[in-house]
Amino acid sequence: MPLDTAAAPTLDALIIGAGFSGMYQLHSLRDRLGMKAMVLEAGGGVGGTWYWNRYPGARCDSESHSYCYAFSEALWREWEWTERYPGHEEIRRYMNFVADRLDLKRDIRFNTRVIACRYDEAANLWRVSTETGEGFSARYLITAVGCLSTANIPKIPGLEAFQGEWYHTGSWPQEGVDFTGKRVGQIGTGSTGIQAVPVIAAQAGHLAVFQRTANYSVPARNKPLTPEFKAWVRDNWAAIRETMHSTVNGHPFTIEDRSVHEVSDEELKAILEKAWERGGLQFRANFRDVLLDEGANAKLANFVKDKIRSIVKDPETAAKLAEIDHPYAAKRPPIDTDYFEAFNRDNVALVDVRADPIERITPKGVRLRSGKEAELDIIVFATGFDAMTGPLMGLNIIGVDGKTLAKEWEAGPRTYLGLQVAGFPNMFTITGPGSPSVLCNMPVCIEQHVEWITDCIAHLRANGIARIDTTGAAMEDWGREVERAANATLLPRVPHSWYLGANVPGKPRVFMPYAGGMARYRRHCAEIAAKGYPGFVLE
Ligand code: N01
Repeated sequence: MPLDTAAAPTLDALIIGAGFSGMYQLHSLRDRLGMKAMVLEAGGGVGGTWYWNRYPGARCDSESHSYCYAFSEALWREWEWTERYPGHEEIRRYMNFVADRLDLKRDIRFNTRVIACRYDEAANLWRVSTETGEGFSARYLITAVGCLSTANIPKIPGLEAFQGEWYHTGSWPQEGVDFTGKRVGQIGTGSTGIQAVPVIAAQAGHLAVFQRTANYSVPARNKPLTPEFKAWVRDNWAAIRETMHSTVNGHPFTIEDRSVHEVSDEELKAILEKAWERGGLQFRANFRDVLLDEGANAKLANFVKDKIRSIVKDPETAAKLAEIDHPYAAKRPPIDTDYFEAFNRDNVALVDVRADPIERITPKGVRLRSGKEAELDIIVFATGFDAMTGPLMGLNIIGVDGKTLAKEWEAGPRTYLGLQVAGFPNMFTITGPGSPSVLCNMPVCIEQHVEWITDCIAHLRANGIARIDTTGAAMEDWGREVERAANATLLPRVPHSWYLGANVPGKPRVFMPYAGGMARYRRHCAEIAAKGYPGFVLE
């Protein structure tokens, strides 16, 4: 692994990843600050998560008019979404439109996977090496690697000898997969699995869905956008943006300021029926205490469980699907198009692997502890990601005095504001652990991070400051705030949540995202900058 990159050209900034974060960061540093910046991207095109996630049914759960850049009214007005939720192809088209419009591709190196980053203290430069053996040097290193980009493929014995095909949803073949007439097994019923089931079921000969933890889901109610709605979006950039900036999770809707306990059972039913018909993530926004109060949450949870039992015709399957062991929305709440309905098809079977766990993969399929075996042609792993820390660990980052990020985060990630780690000067982590990130509509929190980092670098340059670092004490303080914010909600009460790292064996159990709300976080970061960056060391 060539780490001696002293001879490589020196850039002002190196950005890793060409998704929403990396593209906007490149534009901001290059076109706003006039810096020499470059993006290194492992994929063959722009899009980040959307470059890789092409599985059947892959579609964003944020509404299209909020799942895009909002920093430029011109860009906003020029692009027109076609559906309420954008599908993966449409998002890639959008990302390419932005990249072309802002002339970004000339400074993005595609098919270039970063395998090591080392801070060279003497030169005050980051030395970065790629899989292809290239080396780059830059003053600032900005990770834009996403939170959900390192696949979690469970180590089930026997996979290597499986004679069929297998795929992880997060690195789906570009040419697609033909399920026609095939016996398919899908492991996982998170947001991804719930999107994929109905689409695979419509094509496959037979689909076995291996469910370990039953999950809630609310109908997405996807539909084509009307010309009136499109015109409204085009003409209301400022107002929509303002709503996204002022709400807890960066969505274009506000959370009703009322408690579940304030309404009668009849009123509650009427409100929830209406919300169910409207569909989408807004379902949880009807009350302020859904994620704060167990009793309030249980009422919503029971409503969804009743819906599942009313949709699924086979009582045994319905019971297994509705046997949900955690509060509603305490794991990321999926939304779906005909997920529960898919279990009414003759070619779909639910396999309860909580009751009868997967023991091994055999050459012919999946064998359960009871000895039952499902013969399969294709296995789909919808088993999620080594979230938040996984993508950063994959960069093999080494800071001052040879300290590695892996060692620093052995007991769980520690950051200041999710933006910096002590001992890794001039390195910024967009949507890093400790920031709202995955609890927020991603483009909104990405824009805030990119703009904060850009302003910070502008400040350093204007004041002749060569290095910015943070301190252990600042990280401790922020870590306590992240913990406090999480503990004020029901979120950390789910033992098997990826928010806690619980889906990856051996990963430390630390609640990683900041649950204090995007608007509050935005104000806090702005205040830190306005006060001259307390908690950071500028020298
Ligand atoms: O992954 P997950 P995902 N044996 O970790 C199961 C975002 N997203 O890809 O719950 C059997 O949520 C696991 O079971 P359990 C969104 O933030 C966004 O679905 O651990 N099962 C679970 O059912 C989301 O939260 C969109 O018991 C095993 C599933 O696999 C995040 O991505 C769309 C297993 C994993 O669920 C991740 O979602 C889709 C095993 N050994 C996703 N190992 C958009 O809106 C794991 N499982 C853009």
